[in-house]
Amino acid sequence: MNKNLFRISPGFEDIIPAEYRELVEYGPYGKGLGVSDLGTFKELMEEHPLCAGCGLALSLRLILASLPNPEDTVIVGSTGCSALAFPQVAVHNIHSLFGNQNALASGLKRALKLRFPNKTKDVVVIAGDGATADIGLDMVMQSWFRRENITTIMLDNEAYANTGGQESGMSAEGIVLNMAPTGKKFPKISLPEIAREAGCAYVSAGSPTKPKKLEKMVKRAILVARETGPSYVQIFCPCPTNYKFNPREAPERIKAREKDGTYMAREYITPEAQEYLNRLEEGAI
Ligand SMILES: Cc1ncc(C[n+]2csc(CCOP(=O)(O)OP(=O)(O)O)c2C)c(N)n1
Ligand code: SF4
Ligand SMILES: [Mg+2]
Repeated sequence: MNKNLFRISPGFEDIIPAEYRELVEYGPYGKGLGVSDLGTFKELMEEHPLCAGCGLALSLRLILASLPNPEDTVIVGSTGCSALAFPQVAVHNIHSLFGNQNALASGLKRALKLRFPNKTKDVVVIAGDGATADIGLDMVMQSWFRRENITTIMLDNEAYANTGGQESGMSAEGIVLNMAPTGKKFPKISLPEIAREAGCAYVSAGSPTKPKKLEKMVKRAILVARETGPSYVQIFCPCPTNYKFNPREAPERIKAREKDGTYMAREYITPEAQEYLNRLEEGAI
């Protein structure tokens, strides 16, 4: 979606839906806006169908506001709660078979490079913890081993939320869920560390309770994936519906997990990616 193409065809002005007209007039395309500008522009996702107070929905909203170039981004999603929101997202997006998201994104990135050799097209995977750390882990890791220039963002709600609450590899040890009645027997997978070992040039973990930090992580991950190598961002967004808490308690729950050491915000950057980011952030490139 090039910002120059995102306009109303002459003669259709009267019949175009108001939301679309607002996007053309007040959308963020080509304006370099970010999380601090929320409330001043027409957002790329509105009126999503996820549960009220869902942390995953807030994370998605923040990710969309953090895209460096939404007009030249393609998002690859996978089955899960977030997939329900994508029909409401005004960025090119593709739904992949559950778990196949990184294989699809790899091919897409290569095809876009061939089709648009002189343009930068960002390919960003956004998928749940079940899709990323369990059923799609093979595809995810192979894309990192191959050093594909894509960004993988995991929405970690520590469960298979969309199917009623099975434990995932990212659920904490001992956790009891609707469909994990005897408690999980194994610890949470340390995917950020695995991503680093598997060849990601940029890796970070954060949560929507720190929106500016999250924005920085998403932007850095996408910029590094353009030039240096694959990148991975893990976003901790607990699910109030399956974990049965009031959505208002989400920030305290995240803080408590930070305190007891079972959730840790972190960032790993290879020297090569750091050097690239330094030059970018200093405005040298
Ligand atoms: C190939 C395939 N296997 C299994 C499913 C069933 N399924 C749909 S959503 C889902 C769980 C998704 O969990 P996660 O990736 O953590 O996303 P969440 O719903 O928690 O956001 C599963 C197992 C499916 N749709 N397709
Ligand atoms: S089930 Fe959980 S993750 Fe899914 S939409 Fe509802 S609150 Fe969000
Ligand atoms: Mg999940």
